[in-house]
Amino acid sequence: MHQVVIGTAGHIDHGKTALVEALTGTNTDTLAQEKERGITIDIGFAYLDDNITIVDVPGHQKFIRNMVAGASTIHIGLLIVAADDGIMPQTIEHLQILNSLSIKTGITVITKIDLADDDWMDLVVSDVKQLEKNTIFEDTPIFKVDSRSKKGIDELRKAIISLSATIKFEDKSEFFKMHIDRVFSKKGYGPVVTGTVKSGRLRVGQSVEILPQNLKAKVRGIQTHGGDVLEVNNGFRAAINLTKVDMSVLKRGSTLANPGLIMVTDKLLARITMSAYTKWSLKNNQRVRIHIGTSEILARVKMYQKKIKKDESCNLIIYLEKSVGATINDLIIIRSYSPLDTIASGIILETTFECEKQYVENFPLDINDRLRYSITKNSSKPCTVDYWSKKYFVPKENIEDQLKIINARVSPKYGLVYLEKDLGHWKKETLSFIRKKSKDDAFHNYVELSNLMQSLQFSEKWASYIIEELVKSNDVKLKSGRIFLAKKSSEVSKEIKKDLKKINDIIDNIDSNIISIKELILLSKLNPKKTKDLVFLLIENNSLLRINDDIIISVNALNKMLSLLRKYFIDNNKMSISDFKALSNLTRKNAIPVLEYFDKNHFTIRDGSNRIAGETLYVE
Ligand SMILES: Nc1nc2c(ncn2[C@@H]2O[C@H](COP(=O)(O)OP(=O)(O)OP(=O)(O)O)[C@@H](O)[C@H]2O)c(=O)[nH]1
Ligand SMILES: [Mg+2]
Repeated sequence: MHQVVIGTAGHIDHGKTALVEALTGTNTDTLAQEKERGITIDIGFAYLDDNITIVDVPGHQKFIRNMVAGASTIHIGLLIVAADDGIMPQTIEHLQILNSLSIKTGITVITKIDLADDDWMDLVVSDVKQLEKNTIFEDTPIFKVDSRSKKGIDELRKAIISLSATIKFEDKSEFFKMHIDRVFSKKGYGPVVTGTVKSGRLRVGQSVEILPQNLKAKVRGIQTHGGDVLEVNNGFRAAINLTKVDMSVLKRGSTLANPGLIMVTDKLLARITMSAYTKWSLKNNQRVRIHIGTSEILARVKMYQKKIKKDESCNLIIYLEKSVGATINDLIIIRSYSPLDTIASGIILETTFECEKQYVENFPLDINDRLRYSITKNSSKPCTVDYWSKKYFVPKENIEDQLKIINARVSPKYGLVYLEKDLGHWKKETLSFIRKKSKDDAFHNYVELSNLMQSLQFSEKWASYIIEELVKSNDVKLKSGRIFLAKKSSEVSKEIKKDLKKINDIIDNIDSNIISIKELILLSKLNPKKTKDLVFLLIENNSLLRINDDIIISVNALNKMLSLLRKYFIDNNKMSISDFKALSNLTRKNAIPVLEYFDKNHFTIRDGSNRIAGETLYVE
């Protein structure tokens, strides 16, 4: 059986607390000050039955922050209007707040019917119906009660119970989230936090994270409706006994969640709509109060227009003065800093984003367009399905369905989510990058993966995937980790051809066709960088071979030496350095590095001061 949380709303003294008491027998005004002043200051809780909780909120304008904290945890709103008073400012303000939160439906209750005659009451009902147009209360039932004599209370209780049974919780998310609305310490148990489970489930023994403090704690016990349970689900009221956490860090407004799921941020991208009743206009850089879950945080808004007025909407950035653990799609209420007034409401579109005009203003509200937009914006470093599921705080199956709707693909090897058009774009960019590199640098007709990643800001997996795709389509070839265009873009220029010949001639004409780069630079009279690049090109074309960092040899000369070695080892077991010098005609200065090269490539094996034949010597 699921649980449902009902919340009162309405102007001060309109009989909210009296109604809750008439319905449940519980007086929720428990604070001494509340009793003394006869007004509600903070939220109070009462049970209608085993599955229904009623949250009573204060009506006084000064305590609206508490009202919003209470309203943020409820599923059904009870809008309470006193028959003698009719609609008053907080009737409107509370209705606006309930209408902006994720509350599913509501019931209107006209209280104090003993204090008004029928004609007057008809007027009040008609005003209320008018006010409720285009809100979640439109076409919902209106009940009339006298809480003192309990007239109409039984009918109302029955209606609440049957409406509660119709509330569905579709969220099957495993991700647990709860905004803390109360904190207290229980003797012998330690800290207890309470709230309404917003998503997922929590079990005794699990670890939880407290945000924005980023602290971990363990769940020692859970109670719901006053009884011990092992698990609470989405929609449940929960009192969670925590261990391994200091009581002083726990506060209303903090969020409890599975560890590592929710990001802490002090910057939000939101879509907001100004209230239809506000006289305020919201200006760029204005200081406001932001309500998210049960928290109220001071903030400044950054918008790319001067101001917005009643009923208008826009995307803006919210710079919070304190961090918050928030997720995409969390709803927010914006209130003016002073004097206090509810002026707008909205939805969080992103918690990680670029603070750039076009990026912010073009961020779509539609959930599918939004996912498409975010995937494209992230397309040089695509993420996994898991990432998007956590980011949108929905189960993996939900995000997979959504990805299907927007035609997104998932790469088989790395599980990266991308759109076909973005892959096409990046393949094109990659090819033109390689082409440009080859053109700019006549000696290097390839790029390294790291170079590609750095220049196009690719993640390693994405760069690898793009290259694999380009290899498949025969656009590029991969050789020892280097990426070449499959069709060489251009032949080397005449000038380079001339210089290459010069280098070849020098090497052909020296003894044993072996030379150090330094000597080659001296002899060629070319600039050192160019000489090195020419050597590189000749190595790439298999006409030269690098013995070590300094010495190069013609491939033909090396092959000749290897065939001499093969013959030598037919008749001999061992070869000394002098034997090799005699055999190859090399000076000692060159003979040693060549032998070391042979050792390294297993053509020979070092045996003290001698060499014996290595395993690759006879492999041609
Ligand atoms: N005659 C009459 N008086 C009522 C009725 N309901 C509430 N009252 C009285 O109205 C006064 C205010 O009632 P509360 O229930 O405290 O009002 P509230 O809406 O909770 O006020 P706040 O929490 O401060 O916003 C109390 O003196 C109640 O006894 C009713 O149906 N009939
Ligand atoms: Mg009250």
